[in-house]
Amino acid sequence: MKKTALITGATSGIGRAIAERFAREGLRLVIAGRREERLLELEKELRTAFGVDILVLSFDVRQRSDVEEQLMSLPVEWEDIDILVNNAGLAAGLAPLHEGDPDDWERMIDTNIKGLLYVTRCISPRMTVRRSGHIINMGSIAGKEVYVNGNVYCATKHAVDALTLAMRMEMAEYGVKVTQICPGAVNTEFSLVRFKGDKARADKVYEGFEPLSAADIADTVWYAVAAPAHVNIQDVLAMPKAQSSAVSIYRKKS
Ligand code: NDP
Ligand code: 8X3
Repeated sequence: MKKTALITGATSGIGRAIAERFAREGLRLVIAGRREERLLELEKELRTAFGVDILVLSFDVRQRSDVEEQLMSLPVEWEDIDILVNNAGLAAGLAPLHEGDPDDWERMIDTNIKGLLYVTRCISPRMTVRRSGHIINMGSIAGKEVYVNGNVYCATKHAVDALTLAMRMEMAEYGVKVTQICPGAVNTEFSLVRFKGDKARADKVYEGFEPLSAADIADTVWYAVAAPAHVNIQDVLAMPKAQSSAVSIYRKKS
């Protein structure tokens, strides 16, 4: 039986690339996000290219009742998720705390921490019953280090780091693997979202060096998924060659 994976945040960037990679490997996919039209396009593209079964679920991970409604009543043939990729997330703003926007804080906390918890709470019980499964959390270099003006985003990714450790300890007796992937700079819609549509500012983030691509991270995720049954890739820090810490990026002068 082919494995089934649920990927949150599959409408863009890293999540979309993971969906493509998993489809190429023949997995059955549940793809989730808010922008349904993008999910439907992706479904069509992947079905045509790889002939895989796909279920589209459109919901906001911040809305607990919607998450529960969608994930607790999956069609019977989709009930058993083998691989959960908790990828949906964002940064909103880049400002010192004393000037920060509490609405931005709430968006980040509700999406990156609470959303991950709601989704995991729905999917993980069946993994424990079946005594198998793999949960992959998308952390960040921002969950290992803190940088000026990154305050709340860094705190949410530190929370993902802590929750990953807790889940791994709690899941070990059930044979469920828990992995965290922590990327450095990946060129996706991330900075466009962080800077609220300011493309010039977003593009500057990736100037003068070669950032990671979403496909690079999808490769890393696949490495963890494809490991032998007794091997758990616990935590991966994947950075562009030019990036040596959250704040140190060697940029070529143009
Ligand atoms: P993108 O902005 O390209 O993708 C973010 C995805 O998250 C989208 O599919 C979006 O879907 C989804 N999402 C955001 N908010 C919600 C929500 N409330 N409910 C459901 N889905 C949501 O960024 P990335 O691909 O770069 O980001 C993916 C993950 O990787 C995030 O967790 C991010 O923190 C992390 N990361 C990114 C890095 C980078 O440099 N790009 C580095 C380290 C970690 P939609 O809007 O359709 O709902
Ligand atoms: C995204 C990477 O360095 O912008 O998590 O926080 S960073």
